[in-house]
Amino acid sequence: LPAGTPVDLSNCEREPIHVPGSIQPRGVLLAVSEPDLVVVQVSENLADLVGVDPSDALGRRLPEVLGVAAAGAVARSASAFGDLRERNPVEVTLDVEGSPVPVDALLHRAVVGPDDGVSPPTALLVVELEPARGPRPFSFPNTYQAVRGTVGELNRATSLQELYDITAQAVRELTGFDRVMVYRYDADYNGEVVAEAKAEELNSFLGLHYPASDIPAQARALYEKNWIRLISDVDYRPVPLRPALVPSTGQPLDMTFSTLRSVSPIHVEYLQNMGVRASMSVSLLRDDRLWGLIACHHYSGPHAPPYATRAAAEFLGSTLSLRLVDRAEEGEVHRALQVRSTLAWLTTATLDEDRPLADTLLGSPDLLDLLPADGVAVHLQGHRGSRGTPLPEATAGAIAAWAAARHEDVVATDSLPRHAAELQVSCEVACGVLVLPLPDGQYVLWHRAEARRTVDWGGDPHNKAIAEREGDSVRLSPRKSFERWQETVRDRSEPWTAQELAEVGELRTHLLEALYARSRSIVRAAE
Ligand code: BLA
Repeated sequence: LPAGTPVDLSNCEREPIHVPGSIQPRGVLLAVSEPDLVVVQVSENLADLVGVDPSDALGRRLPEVLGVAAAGAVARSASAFGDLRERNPVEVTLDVEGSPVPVDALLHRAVVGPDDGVSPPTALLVVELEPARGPRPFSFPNTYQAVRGTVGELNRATSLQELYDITAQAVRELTGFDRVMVYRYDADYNGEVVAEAKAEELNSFLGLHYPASDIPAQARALYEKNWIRLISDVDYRPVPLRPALVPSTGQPLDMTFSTLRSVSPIHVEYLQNMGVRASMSVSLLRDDRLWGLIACHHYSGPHAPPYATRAAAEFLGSTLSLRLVDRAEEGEVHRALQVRSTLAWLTTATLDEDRPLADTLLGSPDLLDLLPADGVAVHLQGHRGSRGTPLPEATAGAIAAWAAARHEDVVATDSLPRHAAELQVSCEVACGVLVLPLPDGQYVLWHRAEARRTVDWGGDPHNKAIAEREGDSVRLSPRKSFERWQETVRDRSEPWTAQELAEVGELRTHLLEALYARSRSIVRAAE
């Protein structure tokens, strides 16, 4: 979107937040070409920290702008082997009009094309400087000890909730934010606050849900690449880069990995509506995908923990993610083994051609051991049978016919009322169904009852965005109320998981083989 385009309902997810062309004023930014270290872009506030005007810096070499010692430290770090960002912060002392000014230099490279897959991509070295806060040299032992203690606790934790709680508490102690939350996504990227450490006087957000649109898709994609961000003062004035575009490309600088990146004005308004003065969030990833965030708020004023403290919080976030994956995988492996043995038993048993298939599948173990559901109904080789909550035969037949008409191997829905209202099936019995349609009207059908639950939202999610008319255009602004808002979810069962669908797909293959084998023996017997 061209600069100045109002963000509205149609383009919210398209707001290009990685190229804002400006920074937050807690530091300054210089983009330099390599290897000559010539400054090609700077933030307009350069003089605030470095004491040199932007017009005097552009086109000059870094040593002339930052001084020989500081530029040397930056250049050494930039030329060392490996990932540049892992060596941040580089501790540098500037000489500003004769006085030493300690700063944290945060380095990364931004690709500036051509990114055509043919020519090698070129990059600019981006140097961001933040005034050093806290003790210098940075008190590594203290932070290391705090982090090591927490990692030990995480390793000893025995439940997910404990993992979340330890992390929230530790990040709060480390960073000093008024409130630290572990925010976990569901499959649709709606989020829930699953742990919270907060100043006593604050009301609790624990258990509140927030809709997916509060953190749109492009922001989530950016947070999968760059794992931490700080808005140290929500009431800041963005500082533009000069010149606005990278001279060699005519494109804006890609600020995906920039520490000072100016954030979306819509999000700033959201935080202001929430009464938040400073916000930080750390990505929580599983297999490179975002599963949640550690979200931090400060209310009384700006808050800017030093870079090294933020990096320690980021480290705790990735430790939490690893521990969580371990635990989840333990559970999944255990369940998968059980399912495999049930599946093996059932398919072996189907080889006994003297026993009707329906009896075999509803014997012991049965199809409910394979897949948790309230009931299962089968119609195979003229035999009908069921286990668990019974489903009237006509109802089962109607659902199976509906499923067969979809011409898929496995048909699943967690809401018949939404997806097949015409069947008029009572949600008390079968709200969600998983059907294996088989030849000649035969079927296997699992059903789950409605899982009615109440969800506490942080504000009305259906009214989450308020459209406001501004002249000719409609501008989107985030909702203004974050009061607890209760919703009762009806007409839905527990969802069928991808894992369950895959396992049932395997069963189907075996069943088709068994049915085929039996039809051949009948033919042979007749000959
Ligand atoms: C970003 N939204 C975010 C971020 C969070 C939230 C944590 C990451 C940036 C940060 O660290 O502050 C949301 N913050 C929350 C939630 C809680 C919280 C849910 O503390 C709960 C306690 N937001 C809207 C609407 C739009 C929107 C309607 O409400 C879009 C039209 C956009 N949110 C939006 C954008 C970003 C964002 C664009 C990215 C900000 C950036 O990184 O530039």
